[in-house]
Amino acid sequence: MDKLLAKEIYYEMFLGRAFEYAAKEYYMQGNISGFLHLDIGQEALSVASMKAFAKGDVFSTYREHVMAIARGIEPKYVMAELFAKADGVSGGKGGSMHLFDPSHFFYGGDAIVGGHIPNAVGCAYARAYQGSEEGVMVVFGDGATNGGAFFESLNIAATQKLPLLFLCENNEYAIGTHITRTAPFREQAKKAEPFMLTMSCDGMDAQAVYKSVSKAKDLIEKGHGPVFLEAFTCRFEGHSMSDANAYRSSLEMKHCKNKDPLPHFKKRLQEKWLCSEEEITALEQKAQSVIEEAVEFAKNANEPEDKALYEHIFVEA
Ligand SMILES: Cc1ncc(C[n+]2csc(CCOP(=O)(O)OP(=O)(O)O)c2C)c(N)n1
Ligand SMILES: [Mg+2]
Repeated sequence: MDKLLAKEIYYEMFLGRAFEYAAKEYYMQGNISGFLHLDIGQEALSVASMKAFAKGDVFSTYREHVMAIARGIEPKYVMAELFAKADGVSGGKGGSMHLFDPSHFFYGGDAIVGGHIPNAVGCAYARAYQGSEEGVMVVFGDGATNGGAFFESLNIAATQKLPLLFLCENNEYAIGTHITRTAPFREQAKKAEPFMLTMSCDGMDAQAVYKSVSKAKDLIEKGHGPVFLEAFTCRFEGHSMSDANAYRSSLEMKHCKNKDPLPHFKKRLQEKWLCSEEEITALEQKAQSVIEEAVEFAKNANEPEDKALYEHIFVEA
């Protein structure tokens, strides 16, 4: 990773966090309704995985605002979607959990836990059939690995040797349920071991994520077959805005926040890539103003027209 990329990753992590805090604020003010799952704490994983998988198709979970932005979708279109406006990335009809933009090869956002994994298998099958050089990445939580669709997907991806990267964000929780109550082990990669090569990395370290995703991408695209990469991470907020996070002790949260990816990566920017304090402050200020503009854009954007209710339901024959 060179200095330019390192600065870009820090900028996007900062941008992502500023976006999430703004989303939280406007949710509390009533501008955003429905479910809202914040990615605060997990930005290293969301940003660095998208940078390493810049080309190729991506399917993700409902905790996807930061991934969508790191994918290249402008924050103002993501914020407008949260505000349910017509200028939103999904026309205001998807909301927080259904950010969708084929022009950025980003296919959600899915409210059904694990429901998007078979879709990614189908996409990887299509890409292999078409002779595409690019692989497919599917991002999901530790909780999703308990579903039948996950195991069926592992099976078919391995049997067909598909160019598919399974990226598991292991934050040890499925809503308020700790992983030790739903799985016999903490490492969910063990579930994939009989089917494919498995790898793991520190999901709080953007450099480690970038390196592991790049390596896995290379493998799947060189005909190795699917790869399962598990990244250990930590979410700092409740599961969604309707979760007060009361099931985690202050000691557990302190331990979690000690691993905060932003200050750690900032320190590395200064020590390894010799970034000055001024350079870093300029990045942070730019990110902050982009988010302020995104909020203004979302506030002033148009509501969808009534006829939008009947659009995007059937494919035009
Ligand atoms: C099929 C299905 N079952 C249950 C739910 C309710 N639900 C929403 S999020 C969630 C937890 C998922 O946890 P995980 O996959 O670890 O993702 P995280 O929220 O930690 O990112 C559950 C059970 C759902 N949306 N879909
Ligand atoms: Mg989880």
